[in-house]
Amino acid sequence: MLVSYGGQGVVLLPDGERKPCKFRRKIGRPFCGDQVLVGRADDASLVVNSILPRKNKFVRADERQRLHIIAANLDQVLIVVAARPLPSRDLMERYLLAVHSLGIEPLIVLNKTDLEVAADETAAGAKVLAHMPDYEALGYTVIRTSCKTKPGITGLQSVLKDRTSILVGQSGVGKSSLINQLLPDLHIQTGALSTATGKGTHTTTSTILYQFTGGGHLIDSPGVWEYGIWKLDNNELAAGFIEFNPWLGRCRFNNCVHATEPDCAIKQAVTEGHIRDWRYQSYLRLLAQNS
Ligand SMILES: Nc1nc2c(ncn2[C@@H]2O[C@H](COP(=O)(O)OP(=O)(O)O)[C@@H](O)[C@H]2O)c(=O)[nH]1
Ligand SMILES: [Mg+2]
Ligand SMILES: [Zn+2]
Repeated sequence: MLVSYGGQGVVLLPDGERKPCKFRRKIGRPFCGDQVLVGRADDASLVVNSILPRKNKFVRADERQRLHIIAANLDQVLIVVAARPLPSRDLMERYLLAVHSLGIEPLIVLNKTDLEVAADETAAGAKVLAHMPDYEALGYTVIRTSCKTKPGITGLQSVLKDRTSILVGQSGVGKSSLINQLLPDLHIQTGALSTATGKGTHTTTSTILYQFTGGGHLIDSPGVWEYGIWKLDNNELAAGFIEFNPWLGRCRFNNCVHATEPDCAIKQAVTEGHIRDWRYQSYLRLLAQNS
């Protein structure tokens, strides 16, 4: 599925054609990124007869903390941050936790590398950028890009190849600009979608799957996670701090939340320098918001 509206959408057929299709209500709703089997209705139009099993589901939360599926079958989520607007404190940790809890791989994109971090910017946001080497040490891939001078775009292209990816991040960090750089035929693809739906596709509001000519897909979902993610429970929290992993289950209390408890293996690992203190402090702040 390239796009999915209420009762209909656009499918990409094996021959590369984009065709409008309707959904049979009883099969449930297919989402962008879903693999589907289509057939012909009585009037010869296309109908989705079944949705193939999903590898994963990418979700967002609404104001009331209800989760909504926006895409399926992703390989990776690209978390985009920049020197302008600077990320708020713990935003990167929230994004990383959310991606981990969905069972999808996160990649970090530091865009606008042509900009200097202004001296008057808040210390917390600037620190997020300064922590990039730490994220790399944790095993996360960090790709540095600039839409103005173009370094890094080719590096980004290579990690996107043959995979299905989505861009998330605050408004203004350069997601649309990156999509423009990455998809030279963007207007051709949106044009073909408009033809298929018979109306303008709303690139500003719809979740759309684009194709790379060399293989791979990029999903654009405007506004996704711009204002934050959903609340995670304490277990998801500790599990999402990947470097905590070797120490989990070694605390004196098996319901230890690694805050004020005695004989806590996580705190011990922080003291011994196995876990970075700034990550632990971020964990404690997120934990405090759960209670
Ligand atoms: N200096 C600089 N500006 C950029 C870069 N990428 C995007 N911008 C600018 O940042 C602004 C927001 O970009 P946009 O792509 O709309 O961000 P989005 O809200 O994440 O989609 C625009 O004025 C872009 O021209 C970059 O790499 N360097
Ligand atoms: Mg945008
Ligand atoms: Zn503990």
